[in-house]
Amino acid sequence: MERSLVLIKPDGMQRGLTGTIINRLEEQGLKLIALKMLHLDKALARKHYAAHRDKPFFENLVNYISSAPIVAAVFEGERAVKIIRKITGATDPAKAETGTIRGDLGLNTRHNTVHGSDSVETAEKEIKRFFTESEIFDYDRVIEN
Ligand code: IDP
Ligand code: MG
Repeated sequence: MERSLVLIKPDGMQRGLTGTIINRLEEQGLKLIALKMLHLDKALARKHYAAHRDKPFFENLVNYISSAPIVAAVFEGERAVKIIRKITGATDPAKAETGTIRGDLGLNTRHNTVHGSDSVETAEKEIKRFFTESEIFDYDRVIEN
């Protein structure tokens, strides 16, 4: 079973889209196993986006993601990483397909509403960065739908 880190970025939180985004992932059958609200500091923002540190948009990205509270979640499911990337859509909302979160709700390439881990390895690192063991819930769904 795979796990993936999802972030509802400041533009998503501030437009009241938290419930909608979580709902889209839940509707897909993904299991919510961790959830919290936090305000990223710049150091954690830099770590989260370290792969982009040489890109021209890096500083603006760090400032944006740490500008206001966000929601962090962990979802679990078969092939969760790929499925979440698919539901999230392309980085640029103008290129993301209709029906994806970014295609329907994203504003522009920076303010694209949501983050989803890009591989199983990245997901493991990202989840550890945002959640302690005790904040992640291992439970069975007793009511199947
Ligand atoms: P991803 O979120 O789809 O994996 P990445 O290329 O890993 O996209 O970029 C990380 C984040 O950096 C994006 O989600 C977006 O917020 C921001 N970003 C990516 N490319 C640009 C850009 O060209 N201009 C401004 N921000 C960007
Ligand atoms: Mg990425």
